[in-house]
Parts: sequence; structure tokens; C-alpha cells
Amino acid sequence: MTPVTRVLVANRGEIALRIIRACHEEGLEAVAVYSAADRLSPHVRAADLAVEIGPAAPSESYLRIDRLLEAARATGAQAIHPGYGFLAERAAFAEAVEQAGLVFIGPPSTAIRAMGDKTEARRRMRAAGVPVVPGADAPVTDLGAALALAGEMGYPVMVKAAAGGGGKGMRVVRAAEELEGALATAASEALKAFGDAGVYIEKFIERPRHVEIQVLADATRTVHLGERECSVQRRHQKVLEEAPSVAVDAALRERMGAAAVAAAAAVGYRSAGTCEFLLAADGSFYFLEMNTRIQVEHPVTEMVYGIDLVREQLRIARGLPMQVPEGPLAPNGWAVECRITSEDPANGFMPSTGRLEFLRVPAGPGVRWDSGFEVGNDVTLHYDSMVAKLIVWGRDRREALRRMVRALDELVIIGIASNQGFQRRLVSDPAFMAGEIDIQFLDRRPDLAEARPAAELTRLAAIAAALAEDAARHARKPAIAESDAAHSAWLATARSEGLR
Ligand code: MV4
Repeated sequence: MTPVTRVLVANRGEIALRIIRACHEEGLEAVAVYSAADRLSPHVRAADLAVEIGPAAPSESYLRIDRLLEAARATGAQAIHPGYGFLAERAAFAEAVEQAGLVFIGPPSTAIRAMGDKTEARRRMRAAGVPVVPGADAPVTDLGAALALAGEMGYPVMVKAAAGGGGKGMRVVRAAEELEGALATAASEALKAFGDAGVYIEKFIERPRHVEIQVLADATRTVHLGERECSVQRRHQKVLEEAPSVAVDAALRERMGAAAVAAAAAVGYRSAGTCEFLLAADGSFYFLEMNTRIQVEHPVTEMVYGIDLVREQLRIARGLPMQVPEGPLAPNGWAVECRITSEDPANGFMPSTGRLEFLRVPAGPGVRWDSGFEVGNDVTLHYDSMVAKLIVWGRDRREALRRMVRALDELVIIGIASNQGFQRRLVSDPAFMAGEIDIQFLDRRPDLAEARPAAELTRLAAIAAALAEDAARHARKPAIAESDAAHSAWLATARSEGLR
């Protein structure tokens, strides 16, 4: 294997920047790729080299395997990190990277493929002793057999797409007479979404939590790094995540962790991956699927385990052992992540667009801000609506939540609508603070989407104060010595030249 010294980052936004930072800390060079719309994005400037790969539309840039491989060849990168989304879980991409003689920074394509087929994954997990939701291991072929199976399990049951994930082609069935119709609508939705009409039946778990386990595997070891609580979601989009979970004690953590390690081992997993589970109110848990990529919410695990997951991915891909202590690991304190999106809660969470005119980023003890945007950037509809991840750490959940309130109060975003106020109401909500959450929490709380007039006045006052502060700063004479000023002029020139 040729040694890896330069990594191409096949992604954009905050995760591209996150990966570039990890490369630099590992002593590796990073190559950014960017669409025409992302020319001025922070990830482009943070990289050592950058290659334009096409127009804004992902299908013509970030999803173009040929252009990514050509960019790697042209820049001499020996490895490719896919980030999340885009091509991250396409087995064909991992294969193409391997075929081109490059290192794919992620799991083997065989592990991606095995976990991508939901009924195959169920069969393999069951064989490995991982608890799966009671149900069928193969797609439904006739109504009679489906009725018999559902009757045996007892209603409610759930009809799911075999090729599925993400909630498409899913139906809850509460009585036998609804089953035929549900099978038909789920199959047609599945065909439309995945090009495969196969559906199967599972026992429906009422009001579960969504708890996932982080795993990390190198050539000799597979370990788990505890759970993330991801129940606070809206239409299958996570809104806030935390580690650990109020619903998981050390004993349950070890049982769920052992199940996740067994799941990873069963498919020959390497690199960072995540096993998703449903955790029922009675403490029983069921494997749902494995995400064979680094996830958006990975920072909360990093903060409570003191491990840099992306640096570990880089080490593992280079054939080095992971730097994770041997022996039992335990979470230290509590971490919470709020996804700051350009969605407007007052307008049905419609994505807003515009130029980021002003940004005051929260800082101070225990605060981390992962974003791919800076002032002057445009928030468009070409990509997803996540503008930043605000992550905080505290010694316990109470401290972490109070710190999140403080950090959200520091945050000022001008130019686009955002869910900042919604997150502020969520983290100070008594039911949320008491940990009374499950996957339907936000469905029960439409009130959280409504701005509160008094709080809104405070927010407007904060914005006015921030603008006044900024204006005052600009009015002051720059306190820069002549030599420094010359230096910064060179820097400015270098930057603008570099962006041609
Ligand atoms: C379930 C379930 C209840 N019972 N399966 C949704 C996405 C897909 N990956 C699995 N999903 C679910 N499967 C059974 N047997 C409830 C969900 C579900 C869900 C799961 C995780 C996070 C959010 C969710 C929102 C709605 C439904």
C-alpha cells in the first residue's frame, strides 16, 4: 500500500471542514472539491489544494464519481474520505475508489452492501445474536401469509420497505382489515423511492426512543463508544442529539454496546459506524439498521469519550491501530448538539434562503461550533438546510443544558430565518429537561414552534446590540502596526488570487 500523505475530501460544508481539520492534526494534506456554488466556502480555503468539480446541482458535482476520482488523480491524493450523505453509503463508490488503487476512508464495500439491504441485514443480525424487532426475514409474497404472520405477532404491526430506510414506504397497521391496503401503499411508495416494491412486516414498537451506538473497528479490535440519544426528531430529521441517554444505565450500555460490536463484526466492519436501535419503555431494544459512515451527530460522542472519531478513521484507513484505551470505557459528563438549520419554525419549518449578513458565533467554556458557513456566504436550496452544529459539554445533563441556553443566547444570525428560537425553547422546556422524550416528542409539541413575544423582544434587542457592537468596532481605527498591515495586505491578495 502506498503511504497516505494527501486525502481528498469528497464532500462540502461543515463535515468537509471537520475532515480537513482532522487531516491537518494527523499531519496529512487535504484536497477540497467544490461546486461552482461553493467557491467561497470555508472548506475550500481550509484545504491545501482545491478542485472545482462542476455546477451547484449535486448530481453534476458531489455525486460524480468520475470527477472525484479524476480530482484525486490530478492532485496526487492517495485516499478519499466521503463524509456523510452524497456518496458515503454507496457500495459502488467505495468499490470504485478501491479499484482506482486508492484508500476509501470508511468500511469495506462489502460491509456497506450487507447493511444496505434491510432484510438481509435483519437475517445476518439475527444469526449474529443481535436482537431485531420480531417479524419477517423476507419480503411479503402473498396476502394470506402476511395476515397469518401479523395475526401471530399481534397488532399493531408495521409494513416497511425492504430496500428502505429513512421512513419512506412505512405504514402502521392497527387491525387485520387495514393490512391489504397498507401493503399496497407501502409497496408503491417503496417502488417510487427505491425502485424496489419489496415490503416486509414487523411488530410495531409503541413510543420507543431512538438510541444509537457508536462503534469503531481497526484490523484487530472492534469497540463501542456508548450511545447517542436521538429521539428528538421531526419527519425523520434529527433536531437535537445527546450523549449519554437518560434512559441508558451502565448495564444497558454494555448490553447494547455488545450487540453493536457483534453487528459490526458480523459484516467484517472497519472504521467508524453506528448501529441504530429502538429502545422500548420496558428497556427492551431492537436493532434497526447500521449507518456505515461518520454521522452528523458524532461530536457528542467525541466530547464524552475524549476521542476524535475522524482522526481514528484516518488512522484505521492507513492501517494504524486506533488510539482508544484498552479496557472498559465510560462516558465523562454530558454533551448536547443542536442542529442550527435555515428552517423557519413560524412558517412550517420552510427552508429560508439568503446571504449570511452577520454572524456572532457562541464561544466560551465547553462550547463547540461546527459550521461550513461564514459571513458573506449564501444559504441556498441546492444543499441541505443545516447551517451549523452547536455542541456543548457539561459535567452533567443540567449543566450541559444550561450551557446550551447560554450559547444559544449568544448566537446571532442575520440574513436568513433559522430554528434558533425553537432550539432555545426546546432546551428550556420542562418535559425535555426532565428527559421525557421519545420519537414522537416533537409531534406532541407544536407549541415549541411558536415564538414567544417577550423572548422575541429580547432576541431583537440582542441583535441590535450585536449590530451596534460591530458598527463601533468598524468605526475604531485599526490597531495594526505598519509591518503587520503590509503582511495582511499580502494575505488578502494571496486569498483573492487563490480564489480565481
Ligand atoms: C419502527 C418504528 C416502530 N416499530 N419499527 C423509522 C425509520 C426507519 N429507519 C425505522 N423507523 C421506525 N421503525 C418498528 N417495528 C418506528 C420507527 C420510527 C422512527 C425510528 C427512529 C427514529 C425516528 C422514527 C420516527 C418515526 C418512526
